[in-house]
Amino acid sequence: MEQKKIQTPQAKPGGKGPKFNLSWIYGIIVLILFGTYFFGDRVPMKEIPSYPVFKQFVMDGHIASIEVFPQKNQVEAVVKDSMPSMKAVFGDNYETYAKERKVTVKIPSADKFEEFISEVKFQQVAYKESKNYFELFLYSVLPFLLLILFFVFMTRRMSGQMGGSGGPGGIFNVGKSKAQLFDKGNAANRVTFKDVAGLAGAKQEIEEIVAFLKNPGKYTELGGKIPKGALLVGPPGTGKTLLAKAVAGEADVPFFSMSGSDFVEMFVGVGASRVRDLFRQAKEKAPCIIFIDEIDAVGRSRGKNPNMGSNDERENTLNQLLTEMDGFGSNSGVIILAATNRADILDKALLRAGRFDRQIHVDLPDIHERKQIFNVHLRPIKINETVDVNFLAKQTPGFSGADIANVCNEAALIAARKGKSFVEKQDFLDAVDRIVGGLEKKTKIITQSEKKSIAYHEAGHATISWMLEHANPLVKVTIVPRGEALGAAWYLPEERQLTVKEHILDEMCATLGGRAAEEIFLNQISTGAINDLERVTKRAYAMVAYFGMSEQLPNLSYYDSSGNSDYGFTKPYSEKTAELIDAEAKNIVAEQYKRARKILKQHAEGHNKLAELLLVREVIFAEDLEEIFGKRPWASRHDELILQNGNGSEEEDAPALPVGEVVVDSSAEVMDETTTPDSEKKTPEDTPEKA
Ligand code: NHX
Ligand code: ZN
Repeated sequence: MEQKKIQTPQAKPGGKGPKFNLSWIYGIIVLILFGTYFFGDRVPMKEIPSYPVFKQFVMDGHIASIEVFPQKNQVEAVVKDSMPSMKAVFGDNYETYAKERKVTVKIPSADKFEEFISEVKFQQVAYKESKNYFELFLYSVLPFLLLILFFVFMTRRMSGQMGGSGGPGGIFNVGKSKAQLFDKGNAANRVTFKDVAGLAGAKQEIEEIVAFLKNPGKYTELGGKIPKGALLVGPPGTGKTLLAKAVAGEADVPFFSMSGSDFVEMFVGVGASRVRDLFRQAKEKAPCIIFIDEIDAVGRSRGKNPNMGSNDERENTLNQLLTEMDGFGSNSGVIILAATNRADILDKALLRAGRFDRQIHVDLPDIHERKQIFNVHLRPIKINETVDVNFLAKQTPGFSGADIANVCNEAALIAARKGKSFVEKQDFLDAVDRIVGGLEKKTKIITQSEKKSIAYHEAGHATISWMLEHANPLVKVTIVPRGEALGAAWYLPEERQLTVKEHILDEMCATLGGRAAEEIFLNQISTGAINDLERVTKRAYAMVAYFGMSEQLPNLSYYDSSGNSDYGFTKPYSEKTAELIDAEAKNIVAEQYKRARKILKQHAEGHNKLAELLLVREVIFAEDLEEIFGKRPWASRHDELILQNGNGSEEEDAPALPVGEVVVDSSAEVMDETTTPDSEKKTPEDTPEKA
């Protein structure tokens, strides 16, 4: 795609051509300095070391004329053009000074000298300002020169930071929009809907926008107005930018791309002027699309609380944006797309009809969409027959398009590191593990007793999740340090649309199983459970305060999806309710912990066997658990899938998501603790602290 930076007039073309080189300026300045110093003032002049001697010369009548420089307390004099005078003043080598016959001397003060002059009644005296060129230069030209130099320096530095010379940076371009223009032309790099895998629903909605751009008459003839903007809402990495680009590609119109944070600058008023500039440029190019990424940077709802988090500059920018969106006629052919991952925090004025009145939700891909996305990203990668796209799609629940791209790239790198000529299935599995769990840290020094603690902890998770029907299906357990964790139980979460209470409770129980196992079998508990406990606590509070799932506070939800609660820091419930919430959350956790202990005691033998095996093998898979505990009496959705596809054997080394990291519970996506209403708001889940 042809990619131009806008406002090239000010920018230097490509950084080439006759370049303004800084060292040249330095050179010139140094030359000027030396020049004035040596040549401006250097007529051969004899310095008379003592003032009385000079006075004597005057009194003896050797001096023809005198120039006084009161500021410097200095005097310059011309000696009489006669041999005796010359010899008296200059001594034997008077020939050196013969041309100008000048002497100079320091005087105590101008007043004293004047006194002396009038005493001896000397006539040829002139008073002069300092005529030292060097000082003159120093006082008048140099400051300006330095200033200019500073400016030049700053500009160059700024444009350097903005990615090379010729970029739109620099302080002279401060009020210009930094939008990038992707123009039509170069059809080879054009993004079209074919390049967007998955996102079927969003694509359908956005196709309408393409229709508006291509054929506005069809809609306006019947009296309808073309919408001005659409908001793409969805989690990071789901392809909002790609979708916007595809709209431009399909409609074959210019595409201005800009990030919301580009409006924000340290100078006051810059954001607003950038918005103006952007719209001016867009109107010139209409029909076209303006895409503002991460619009929450400017579009956050304006604070009602004036002293808290209010940001005048940002608000001015937002106001300008609102005005501009109102300003251009709806038929001018400029459509604004904006992306955000949180529509709820945006200012309500932005979402009003006539502005971003349509919201297009871009969700995480489901298993079929992941398959399509994999197919796109696998295109450039050399794979062999072990790689099965269906399998990969199944192993990556909760991954976004960007994550999948990352998996493919990482897999290729892993295979290359191993010196393979093809990327194999195992490389993809390793890549998934790496992205989910972080880097493997085999070199971490772990003592035998620590290792035992880790093994017993992880075996606790494994045992309980094996025994509970609604817990996430376990794939493997490892005691190899990875990322921040020393060990992990890896699950393959079901992609539920709805989570029932039993699921939450069983998962909490399994999560508490680690700590419980440490307590029961090792008689000591460790700080390592911090991550487990944090998640359990948050879930418990969410159950009570958001999902209305407790006995004391049934069917009450203090979740605020509107995001514009007036009660900034105050809770929407009384202190009594707060205490109840605390008590209920505590109850739920305590109950599940008790349950975990009970299950572990029941299956102590199996658990210990598992832990010992884990100590030896370091990695244990689901069928090892099956050997110890026997088959699970219920088929998980996961098993169902395997049965359906008839490739159960492939699951052996399936990677999955470790307890703790990506928990990909799409079910609770809407109101999970992972998507808390507002980060600034104090919610019950904010209470637990890190130890
Ligand atoms: C430490 N790490 O911080 C050491 C290095 C109880 C055997 N001194 O519960 O590794 O103690 O079931 C994401 C995921 C911190 C973020 C896990 C942040 C773990 C992990 C603390 C196993 N597995 N704890 C677990 C663990 C630790 C921690 C995390 C995280 C342990 C436990 C970490
Ligand atoms: Zn744990």
